[in-house]
Amino acid sequence: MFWKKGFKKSLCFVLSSIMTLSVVSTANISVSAADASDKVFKPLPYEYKMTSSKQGTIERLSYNFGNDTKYFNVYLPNGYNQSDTSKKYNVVYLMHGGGEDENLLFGGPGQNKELKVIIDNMIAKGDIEPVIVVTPSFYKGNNDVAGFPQELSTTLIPLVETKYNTYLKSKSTADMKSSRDHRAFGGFSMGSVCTWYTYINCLDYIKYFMPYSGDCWALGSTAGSSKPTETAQYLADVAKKAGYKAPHDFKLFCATGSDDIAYPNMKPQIDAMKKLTDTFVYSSDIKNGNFYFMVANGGTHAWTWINQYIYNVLPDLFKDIAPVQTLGDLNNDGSVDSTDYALLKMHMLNITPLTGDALKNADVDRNGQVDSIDFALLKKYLLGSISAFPV
Ligand code: FER
Repeated sequence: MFWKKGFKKSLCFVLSSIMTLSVVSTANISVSAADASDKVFKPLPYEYKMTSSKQGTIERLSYNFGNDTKYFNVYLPNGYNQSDTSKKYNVVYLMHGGGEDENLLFGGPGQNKELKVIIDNMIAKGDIEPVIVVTPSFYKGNNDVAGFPQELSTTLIPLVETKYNTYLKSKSTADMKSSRDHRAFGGFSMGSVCTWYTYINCLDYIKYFMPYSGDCWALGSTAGSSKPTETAQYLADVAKKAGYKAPHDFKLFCATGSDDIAYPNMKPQIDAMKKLTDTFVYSSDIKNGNFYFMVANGGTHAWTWINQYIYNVLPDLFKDIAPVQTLGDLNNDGSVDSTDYALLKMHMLNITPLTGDALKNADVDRNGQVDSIDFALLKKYLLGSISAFPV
C-alpha cells in the first residue's frame, strides 16, 4: 500500500507541476488563450510615427449647446478639396477619456501629434481610404457621456457632415439613417463608455463602433463586470428592437490591453456578449462576423496603446456594405420587374427552364424548390402587396 501512496503522491506532484508550468506559460503569452476567431493585435510599425510627406490638415470648429460653446477638431485628409463635391468621405468620430479634451487626440490646427501622423501615413500608404476624423468632447453642453449621443445626432453630425463632402445629403433624419454605413464612433476609457451609450442611442445613424478600454455603464458604472449578463442582454435588445441584424447591419470592434485597468471590466461583458450569437457574431472576419475583442499583450490604460488599436481597426471600417437584394432578379439586371416574371412563367410552363443563378434567384421563398408558390410571391411583390420575400 505504501508504495502505491508514494506513487500517487509523486504522480500528483508531476501532474500539478505540469499544470502550474502550463498556466505560467499561458499567462506569459496572453491573459486568456487566443481564439482562432480573435482579432490579433499588430504593434504599430515604426515608420508610421515618421512625419508623412502627404499631411492632412486640422480645422477647429464649434457649436452652441445650451449656454456653452463647444469646440471640436476636424481632420481633413491630404488632397481634400471642398469644391470637388463628387468625392465623398466616410467620417470617424473619436472621443477622449476622463479629464481630457478635444485636443488630446491629434491636437488642433497646425499640430502633428502621434495619432495625426499615424492617420496621415495609413492614408498615404493606402492602408485606408482618405477619411474625415472628428474629435469632439463630452464636457460642457450635456456635460455627460450618457448625454453626448443626443448632441452628436441632433447637432454635431448634421453640422460637420453637411459642411464637408460626406455621404450625408441633408440634415434630415432620413438622410442621417441612409448614410449610416459611412459613419463610425469610437473612444477611450470614459470615451469608450460614451461609445457604448452612442451604440444604444444612435444605432440608426452609425454602423461602426470602437469601444477601447471601457465597459458599458448603461446598467450602472462598471456594470460590464458587476452585471455582465444583463448588460450584454441590454445591448442585444437595442439592436433587436431597432431591427438591426448580425453580421451586416452593425459592427462592434472592441479592444483593450492585457494590463489595462479596464480589462477586468470589459472582459466579463464581452464574454457574455459572445454567448448571444444571434446578435453578436464573434469573429475577426469582418464580413462574416460583427464583433471582436482585440487584446494587446502588455497594453496599459494609455493613448500610446489606443493609437495602436486605432491603427489596427481603421482598415476594418466601411468594408462590409450590406449585400444587394438578388432574390427575384432572374436576369441579374439589378431590378425585380415584369421581365423576371415573364422568365419565371416560361420556366413554370417548361418552355425555357431556368438554370444557375437565375434558378437560385427564382426560389424567392428559399425553400429549395422553384414552384407555383414562388410564382405567386413574385406576382404579389410586383403588385406591391408584399414589400419583401418571406425568407
Ligand atoms: C472602465 C470604464 C471607464 C474603466 C475606467 C473608466 C478602469 C474611466 C475612468 C476615468 O476616466 O476616471 O471600464 O476601467
